[in-house]
Amino acid sequence: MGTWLSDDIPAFAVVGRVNAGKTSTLATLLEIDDDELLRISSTPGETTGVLPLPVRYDDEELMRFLDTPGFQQPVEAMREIQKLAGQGVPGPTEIARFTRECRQRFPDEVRLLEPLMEGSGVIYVVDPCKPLRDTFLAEIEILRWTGRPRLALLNPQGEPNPELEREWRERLGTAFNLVRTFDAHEARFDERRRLLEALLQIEEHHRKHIERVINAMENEMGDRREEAAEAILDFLEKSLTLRVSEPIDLRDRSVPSRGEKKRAELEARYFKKLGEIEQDCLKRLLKTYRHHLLKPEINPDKHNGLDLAVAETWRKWGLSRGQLTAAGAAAGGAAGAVIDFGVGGHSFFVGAAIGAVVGGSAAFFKGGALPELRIKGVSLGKIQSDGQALEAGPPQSPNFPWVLLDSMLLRHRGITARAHGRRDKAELDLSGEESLVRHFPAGRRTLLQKWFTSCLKGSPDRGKEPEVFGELVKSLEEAESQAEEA
Ligand SMILES: Nc1nc2c(ncn2[C@@H]2O[C@H](COP(=O)(O)OP(=O)(O)OP(=O)(O)O)[C@@H](O)[C@H]2O)c(=O)[nH]1
Ligand SMILES: [Mg+2]
Repeated sequence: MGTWLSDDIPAFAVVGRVNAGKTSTLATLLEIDDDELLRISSTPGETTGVLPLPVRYDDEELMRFLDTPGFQQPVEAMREIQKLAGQGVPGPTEIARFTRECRQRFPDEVRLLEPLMEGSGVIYVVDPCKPLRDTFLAEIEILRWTGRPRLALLNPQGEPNPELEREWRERLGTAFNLVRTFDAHEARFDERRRLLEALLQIEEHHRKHIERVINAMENEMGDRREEAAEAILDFLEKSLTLRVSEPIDLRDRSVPSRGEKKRAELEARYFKKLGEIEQDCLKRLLKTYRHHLLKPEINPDKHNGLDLAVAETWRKWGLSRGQLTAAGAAAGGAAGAVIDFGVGGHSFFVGAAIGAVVGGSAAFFKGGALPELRIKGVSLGKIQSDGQALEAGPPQSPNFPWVLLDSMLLRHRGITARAHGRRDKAELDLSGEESLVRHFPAGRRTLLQKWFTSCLKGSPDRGKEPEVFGELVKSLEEAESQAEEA
């Protein structure tokens, strides 16, 4: 059927001016953040040939998109096509002749029009922040003459300009079957689905294939949410049950400065380990959502991901005081009392105030004051000569599990909001984000509190896991739709 199309697979060529954001649009739609696969740059004319991008599910190609080089000389090409039409109005016949006869003078225009002449649909990308000049009018005319099903996409790259956008919409409305907005740098799952639904509207002939792609995409999104919930469940369980210990000997106990040093090292190890657990979870989330450019921003040595060393974290995230008390009470006793075990039970270091130790280790972590950990003496049995060790466990604050959960829900939301067409190496920025867990229904808070408490005690309640998992899936879904509405 030609070079770019095969029988029965719907194909759409993405066309437009150089730098309009054609490749970015495809990268976001198809979730390709890899510059090796799809090159995006501010250099006009980055894409030089037609690049087929098959959409496959279960190894079956259901649809195909074609990235194309941008229009370079639309006005001249339009005149040439008019000349071919003589007195008449140009149409598909003249466009076909143009692609056969004018390759030398209009290499880019011919390349981008060829797939259309083979039968592909048209997705025309424009930046509605730019004035509607003659060159664009020429592009619109040429595309109209192709007679192919046509969707115009407004991809705003600058400050919104309602007046210009109105002009664009008016003009595009006369020459295209549909006009939609698709911001290649901001579009999320819902916008991607809407784009496919728009294609469904303009391309009746291939309805079944496009519907299958939409269904597959929806199923995939549900699967990913479940994968993410599982990663977060693991993260919480590992973090809440995390304990690190350090053998101590007689001298550690009798020389306060040695004891304090041991304790500071122990705390540093605890937070490093916690950072690693956090990073593993983030890596899983990024993989699930096919992000390669976005890096897990955590350096476990500095613990600069979730910053537990700043008061702001504890103020903004986690439950409010009242909610904590309520969740704790409903979960079977005041949260503080239930969770607060072990501190000071075995005081090895007379006079080694926890505050001083924390102050010492805080230098590892941006200099803020880290939360107080649960520190206790444990017996190592016969491993060490005198069998004693210090153990550091989770921070004492009953809000710790909730702060962890908030941080991961917010990061999940940031990841799902990140368009694959962006090529900047931005990190997930959580600084402006408000708590999500505070808006949980009371029942969910109670359930989670019960499960958290079991984890903190070192024996996660497996019986509750399915329910916890279900609530996490719901929480992820809610966070996404809130972001959608915002
Ligand atoms: N701010 C912003 N920039 C965008 C958007 N879409 C694309 N860009 C930028 O515009 C430049 C061109 O994007 P491409 O996707 O390479 O454009 P193209 O139409 O494929 O360009 P050629 O292949 O050269 O014809 C890049 O620097 C993109 O990052 C957008 O929605 N918002
Ligand atoms: Mg390109």
